[in-house]
Amino acid sequence: SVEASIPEPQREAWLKHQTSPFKDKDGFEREVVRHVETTLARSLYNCDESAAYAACALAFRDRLILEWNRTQQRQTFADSKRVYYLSLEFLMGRALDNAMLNVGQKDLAKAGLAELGFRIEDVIQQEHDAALGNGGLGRLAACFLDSLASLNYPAWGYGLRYRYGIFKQEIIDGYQVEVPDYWLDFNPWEFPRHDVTVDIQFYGHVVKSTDESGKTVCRWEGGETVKAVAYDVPIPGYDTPTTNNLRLWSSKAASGEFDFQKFNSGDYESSVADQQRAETISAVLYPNDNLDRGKELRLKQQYFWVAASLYDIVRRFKKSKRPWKEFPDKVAIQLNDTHPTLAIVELQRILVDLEGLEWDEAWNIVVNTFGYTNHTVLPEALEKWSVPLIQHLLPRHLQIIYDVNLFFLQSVERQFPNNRDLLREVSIIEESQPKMVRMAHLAIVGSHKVNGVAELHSDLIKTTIFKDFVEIFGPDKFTNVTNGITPRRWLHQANPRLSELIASKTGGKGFLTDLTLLSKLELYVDDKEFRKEWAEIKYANKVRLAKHIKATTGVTVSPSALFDVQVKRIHEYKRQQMNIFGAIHRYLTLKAMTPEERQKQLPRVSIFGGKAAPGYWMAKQIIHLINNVGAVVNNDKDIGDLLKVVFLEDYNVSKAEMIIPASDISEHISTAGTEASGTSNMKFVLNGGLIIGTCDGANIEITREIGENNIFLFGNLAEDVEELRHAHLYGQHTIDADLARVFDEIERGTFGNPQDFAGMVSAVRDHGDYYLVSDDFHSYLETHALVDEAYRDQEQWLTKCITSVARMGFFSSDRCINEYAEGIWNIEPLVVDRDKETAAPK
Ligand code: T68
Repeated sequence: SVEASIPEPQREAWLKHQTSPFKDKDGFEREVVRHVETTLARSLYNCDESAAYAACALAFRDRLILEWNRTQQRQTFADSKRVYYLSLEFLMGRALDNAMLNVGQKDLAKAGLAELGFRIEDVIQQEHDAALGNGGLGRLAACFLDSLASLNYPAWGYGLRYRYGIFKQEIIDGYQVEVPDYWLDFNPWEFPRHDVTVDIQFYGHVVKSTDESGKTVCRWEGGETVKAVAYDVPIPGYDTPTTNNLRLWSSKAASGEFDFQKFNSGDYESSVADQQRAETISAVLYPNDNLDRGKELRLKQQYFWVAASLYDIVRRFKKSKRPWKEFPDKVAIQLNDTHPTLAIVELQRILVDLEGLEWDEAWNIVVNTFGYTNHTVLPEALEKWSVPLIQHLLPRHLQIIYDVNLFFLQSVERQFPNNRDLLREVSIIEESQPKMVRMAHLAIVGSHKVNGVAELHSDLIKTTIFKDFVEIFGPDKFTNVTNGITPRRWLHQANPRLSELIASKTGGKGFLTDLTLLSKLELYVDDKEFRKEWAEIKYANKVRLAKHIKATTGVTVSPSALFDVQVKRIHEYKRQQMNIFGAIHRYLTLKAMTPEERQKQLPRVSIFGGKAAPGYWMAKQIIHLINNVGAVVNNDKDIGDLLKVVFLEDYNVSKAEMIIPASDISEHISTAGTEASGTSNMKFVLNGGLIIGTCDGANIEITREIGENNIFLFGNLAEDVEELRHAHLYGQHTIDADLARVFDEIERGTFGNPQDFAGMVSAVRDHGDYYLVSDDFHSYLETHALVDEAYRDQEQWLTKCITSVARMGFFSSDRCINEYAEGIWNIEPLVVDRDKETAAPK
């Protein structure tokens, strides 16, 4: 048992004094007061909300850490296979609310805080979001951690501890302004492990020699060293003691602080500069989503993080004294996109150069260890690194990449002789000037499974960008795992009243761990009382959002209007430009009506939110136009409540938790074939909102689950995109009258200086309309007319919403993680026997 690891003579004393977590309201209050007085060194007489948050967070942190310790011991003793999820991004959001709910102590904390004079909602709001990610990819990683812990899988996340997360967005005069997000001032959720460090090497050169047996050995020497320091974040599962670990690496100068020798010899500046250069590696998250910019510092981040993580994983494995060939029986590593692909090369280097394994034996272990998830088909997002850059930074890794490529191409040549085109297409090295390493090709060759994130997307990668690899490796290597979301955060936490109502009809909270139980709701679609309560909850959520809109933008919106929401990163492929063109069209249509006609129209609020990458000029133009349209429409007396257009500043996880439950309809309108999956579409439907969308990503599977009567689909299909693009460039490209009318109005200066929006207009009208806005605009407007019509029939609408929620069981990230566990990782849950506190496989 776990206890046996304490030496006999001391065991009794240790066990006698073991810390036990608070059990009741009184115990919780005692912990809060203790933390205010001692940890925070504050007087009880001037404890404000931020101190109350800090103390409450510390009280829960203590709880988590006890379970975290036990979980790690349990997993080590059981010697179970672990999965390591390597992601450059973890978009965690706030931790306190989640921790309270997952350990089942929120009610107790609410009562305790009330006795101490605080409202729990206000205390929760004090927390700064942990925003170490851009968008869907980073949030998916966070949902996966929640599911892994909730399902009792032995799993660790590995990432970077950025000092600055995604920037804070301010809107000034209609423009996005970026402000640094320094989030570490007070972060009770991380534990620095100054004793867990790894030295990471960069630059230098390779020395070749021959050992006694005549074998060539390579050693990587020289260069510079940076220290990686571990910071651990406990990840509590829902309704289980399992508390997994997220390990984030922070960079420091290898000498610790600064080089004293240099310092003492008077070279202050360079000693401080070395220190700063080292710390720069983990300083800031790159703010691009779906774009690869090939910057040296980004490659440094990737290698720093991957090398530290692998060192850690290998160190843990080596403690077990097992033979190397058993490595894949104990370790599964999942690559969240190509960002950690160097891990494949690094493991091969460790096994061959440091552990002395033969190349083939090592490579077999490598391939059986890794799985690769692709999140995009957009060409500008596919990672490539220049050969000279890798040569400079990681000389030994470049050699290994060339050898991997050589052996791979040789095997392709044997399988498909005399096919030079094929070799060129699949090569890991692109023969360009300069040569480039194609990271996706390396990830495919070095993994045993490759998956896409929704059915359409997984089919697309098999038939387009990775087509040749399917020929080479066979179809079984390529698979689909449709994304999911955690119902704990995205229903229970974000929409507590709806969660409670659902619990009352589905036999308790079981749906939170088995989301298919939502299907029981279909029995109540006609239940008057139930429907009434459902509608009241939606209305209350809209009131809450309306207050936020008023407070942050000054615009008054009516909660009885239809709330039409598009919140996500701003990108041309996601087509926020089409949405705002649609809003302009609606405005012009309303303006052209007589007051009598206007009376009959349905009031709407068009709500936008999302960040543009700081260097993405077109995305910034889109934000600017949205704000300028708002300024005109919202102040037009003819229009009144019939149309409001608002842009919500600084969209992030905690704002999503408020916005999503308040939506009537949300927009998921990417050009068909461009959005790999989308995950907010799932969150909106789960919260009783309908969606308007294209046949893209997970929208297709959502339609299959909830029924096509419950979704507003429009637009061209993925299979038509290529032909349409071709026609724009080489045939005639006509802009329909409605869209032309919108462009005219922009060019007349109705929404500010037309020059500011000339790029957006001409991209569609004059430069090939790559994202097919003109092709889909008509059907988009028609479908919005259907939305209006449907919303007028509130009873029907409500039926659609309830039915949809009842059919959303499939989209839990628990289902998704179970698919990875079985189909890719081959890992089992480690269930906990509370009484014996020993581990037994399920
Ligand atoms: C998203 N990708 C997909 N990328 O766009 C979305 N990219 O369809 C999908 O649902 C989601 O992944 C989860 O699978 C991203 O969010 C990035 O953020 C990103 C970051 C760095 C570099 C490239």
